Amino acid sequence: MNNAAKLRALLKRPGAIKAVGAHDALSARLIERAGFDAIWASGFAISASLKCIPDASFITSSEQLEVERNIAEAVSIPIIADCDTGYGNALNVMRTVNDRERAGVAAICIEDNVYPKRCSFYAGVRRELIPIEEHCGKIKAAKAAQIYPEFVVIARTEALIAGWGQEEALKRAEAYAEAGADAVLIHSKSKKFDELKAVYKAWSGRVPLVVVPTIFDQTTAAEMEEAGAKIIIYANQPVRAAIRAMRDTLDIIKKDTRPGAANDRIVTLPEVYDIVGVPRMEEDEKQFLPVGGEKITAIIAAAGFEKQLLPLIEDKPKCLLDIKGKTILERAVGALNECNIKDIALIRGYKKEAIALPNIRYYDNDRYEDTGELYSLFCAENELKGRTLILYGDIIFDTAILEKLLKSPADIALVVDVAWLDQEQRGAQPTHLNPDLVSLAEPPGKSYLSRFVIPEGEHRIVRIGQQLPREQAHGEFIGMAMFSEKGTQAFRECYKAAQASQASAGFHESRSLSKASFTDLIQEMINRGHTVQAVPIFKGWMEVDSFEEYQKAWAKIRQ
Ligand code: SPV
Ligand code: MG
Repeated sequence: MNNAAKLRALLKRPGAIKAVGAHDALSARLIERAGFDAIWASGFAISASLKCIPDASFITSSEQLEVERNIAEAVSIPIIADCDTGYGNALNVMRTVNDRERAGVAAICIEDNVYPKRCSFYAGVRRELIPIEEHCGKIKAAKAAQIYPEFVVIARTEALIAGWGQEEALKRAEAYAEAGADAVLIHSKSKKFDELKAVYKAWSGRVPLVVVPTIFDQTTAAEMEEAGAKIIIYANQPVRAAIRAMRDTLDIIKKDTRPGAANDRIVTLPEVYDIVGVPRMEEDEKQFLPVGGEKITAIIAAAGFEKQLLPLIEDKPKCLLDIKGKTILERAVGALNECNIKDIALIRGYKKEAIALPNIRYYDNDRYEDTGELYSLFCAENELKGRTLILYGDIIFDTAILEKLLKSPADIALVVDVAWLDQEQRGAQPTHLNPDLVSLAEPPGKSYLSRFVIPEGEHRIVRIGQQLPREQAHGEFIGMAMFSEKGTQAFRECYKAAQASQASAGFHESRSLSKASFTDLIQEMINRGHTVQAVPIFKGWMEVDSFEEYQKAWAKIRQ
């Protein structure tokens, strides 16, 4: 149903239509949410809010139209456009009508003031009205121009405002209805509704009446409806409310200097999010913007050889261990693809010829026996450019973990399993032989629940490594990390700096830089002042680094 048809439907409904003056899309959305029937795109309010200028034909047709378009996008209830004098003569009125129809507006209201008009209530302004015939000509032109049959043309007379008397007001109203107006607005600036009531009494009733109780503001809707009004327009109360609210808030902040001093006078940020449609955007995001949509390169480190896994890995690297019909590597690539990460590089070493999955760029670390993870990663140095995901080749994980990591805004983010602490507290056998332990700046809560339901926010890592004293550890790094472009650059720079300053000395927990692990460089970055964030998780992953682990993976993974 087009916007005009909606207004026609309301006109057929019993009772008065209650419209409220909007000055922008936000105020219109609030009016709709408050349950009013229609929007009045007020010339007075738009002049005030858009340009902070008087309501005196200073605002142009196109400036006003732009606001009406914004309003039409923000609400679905009918919009009545206050088009002053129609922005010119009858021909200008025709274009005004078509512009409004295209903007998705239901109706226009044009008044019989001489152009340039002055707001009906400005004191000391000499008022002149155009001849009746001329305004009738504008009404006829408007009706002739409209494309949608439902489009509503409201004729407004300022005869009472100009002091031309009730008789003239009635005469004009009847003439405009005769000329084809769909409704008539007889404007009044009397403090009492009585003046209008008298005119309404004599009204022929050929078209509905529109009332604007700006000055006779103590009149109830029931009284106006009873007297014969079909559309009641509360023309400017929202803009006046906004001015008062803004001014009071500004006074408070100016005096107190803490923005929070005004908290009881302002809405919360989530309320703003709700009004402007953030929940809807989030829904759309889930549906149409899969995480990882932004270009990310995944680098899988799969060069190593672990003799405790022999003979399982006699003829293939660990990442090719099959678990229920899929290798660990196929599972990892599947999860990456599910998150829309198609740009994948892999560093091979032990039994490199066995790895030949398509659509992956391969790098080889032929010195895998006497070098560490870090050396392997830098075999793919060319890949360390933009946003980068680093993944150990021997972990099996829920895709949800990867999704959570991808949502992290941090420049350097490492996935940390905080369930480790529970195992530790229970005195259970450690799951992994040499876990990469992590110590956080703010330890997670002591209770099981506070780790299971992990609070949002920052979780800065202060120490990482296998030699971290267990009593200082809060979780286990799972072998999955993400770097923003800036983070990746810092990662490279730290490595280069370490290379430059290294002689034969050890590097954190390793005997040398060439034997260093990924976590050694992370510790180096922390020491150099980089912020490394943990993305805490609670289980949902496995690392296969023993025969028992391999058996467990078979038992646990469903398919
Ligand atoms: C407006 O809102 O611009 C109007 C109604 O024309 S009033 O200001 O009450 O005249
Ligand atoms: Mg106006």
